[in-house]
Amino acid sequence: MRRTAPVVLAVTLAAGLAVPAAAAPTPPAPPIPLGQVVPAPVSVHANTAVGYTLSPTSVISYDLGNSATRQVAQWLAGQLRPSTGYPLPVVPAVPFVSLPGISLAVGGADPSWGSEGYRLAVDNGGVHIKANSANGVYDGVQTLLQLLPAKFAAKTAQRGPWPVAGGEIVDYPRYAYRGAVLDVARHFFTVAEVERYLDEVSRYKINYLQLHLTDSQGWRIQIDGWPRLTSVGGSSGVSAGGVRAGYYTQADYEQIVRYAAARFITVIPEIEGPAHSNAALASYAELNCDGVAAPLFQGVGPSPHEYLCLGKDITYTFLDDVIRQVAALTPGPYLSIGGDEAAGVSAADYATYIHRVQAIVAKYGKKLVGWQESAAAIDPAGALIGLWIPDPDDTRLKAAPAAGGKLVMSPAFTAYMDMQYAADKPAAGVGNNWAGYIEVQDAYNWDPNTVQDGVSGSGVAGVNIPLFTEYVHSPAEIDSLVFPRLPAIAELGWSPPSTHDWNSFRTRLAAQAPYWDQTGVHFYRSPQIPWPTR
Ligand code: TNX
Repeated sequence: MRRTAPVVLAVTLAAGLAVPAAAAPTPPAPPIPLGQVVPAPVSVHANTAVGYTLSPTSVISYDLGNSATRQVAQWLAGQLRPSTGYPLPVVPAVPFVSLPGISLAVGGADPSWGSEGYRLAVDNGGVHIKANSANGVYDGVQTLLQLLPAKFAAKTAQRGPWPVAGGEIVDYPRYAYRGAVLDVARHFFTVAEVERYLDEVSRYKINYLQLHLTDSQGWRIQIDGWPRLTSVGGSSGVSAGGVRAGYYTQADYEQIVRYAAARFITVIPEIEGPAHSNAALASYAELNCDGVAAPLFQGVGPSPHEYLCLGKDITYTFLDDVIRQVAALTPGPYLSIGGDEAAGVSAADYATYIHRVQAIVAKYGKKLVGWQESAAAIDPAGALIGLWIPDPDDTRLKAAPAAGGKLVMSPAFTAYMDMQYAADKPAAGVGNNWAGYIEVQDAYNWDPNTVQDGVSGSGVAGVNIPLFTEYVHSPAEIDSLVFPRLPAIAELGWSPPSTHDWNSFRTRLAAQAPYWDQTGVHFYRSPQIPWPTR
């Protein structure tokens, strides 16, 4: 009997009958390849002979001398504890002792990596992130989170393992400015909705948020002494798709600024003028040239009451009050005055307005940010100028870098997230198409260094990624326009041109899908990207 058993087994296998499942435990999934990160790192040296797997005894250590790094360590622990179920204590590093786990170190990094660069090294003892500042450590931590299984972002305990591939990444940004512009004026988004947006863009190393706080359809920031700006101007919005009314109290706004700062994102408040001003004109009769309050405007495009009254002193009293208060809420260096689409006023009046407003911004200690039209009138020294329609004939724009200004590139035809991908994509009524359709490859295939004739090199501060919201009605619609295109432009802002490669990018982008599925980001499943099957 016994002697026949092997024969029986052989026959059974040959007949193709199932082997009992218990006989073959499924091997754990291999770690995510070290370079599978968006934006692409400067250099990646994988070493498959080593690697680290988080365990119940892993610790997160930080430099005792650097409280900002301890905050990053605590933030990281908060990300990983619910899903791993591990305690992951946050502890000060012990000199000359290598604790098992994730170490976050400031100092001793290569100065050429700058304040945002980092090195991430993974060996059998752990994950070691080193940078010149807490900001660089945070960037390294964001890279690490992309190297962990996407279920790290789950709010409840998941089954491991939690491997990180071995090797070394060295990384730093191409441009110092990598911004997102969010229009909360056309459709309002709450503090919690903006915070979630900050979380999602921070994953791609965005470091500025330009918050478009005022426009013709809505005024979104409380200003002491001018209560009707918010009680009237804040009650409005674009009616298409349903008005999303509301405003931020100054405490709300400070909360957004704080939340952003914890993610190393600097908020730039934007107060529009001299155009885009109907909401203010509806709020206060005295701001109108004829002394009659304009009606609220809930349409799209320029309103019949688009311009502040440039000849009245009260206009500048008003702007002084607003800019003083907004500057006081702004720890960052910049304040945007808009300045776009003012063709309805004379060039001389426009220049007078811009000069006066720039002086107010300077008086309250801020540097000016303006859309490209403002280049005709501003003193460019220290200013950031937002390019949205490249113009080879604009001599003032081209002269700005020599006068100390820098351009931030957001060419509408490739960078405006409110443009649809294709007709009715992501959905009918969501997004716009005045600058054409922008598929993921279009968003990826341009170079900030060559987009504006005559402006390159140090004249380019970086990229901005605008989402105007005339046709964006919910956080889910924000998601579907911004993801997956924002990561494409974030990569143009961060990664060296030598890494620019569509096939590499689309593979790395596809690998973001499990994370977006995990966190409920309603990304658009572009047919250009080889998404994994769900
Ligand atoms: C142009 S960007 C505008 C915005 C609109 C946007 C719509 C800019 C400087 N002006 O007011 O919302 O197009 O895509």
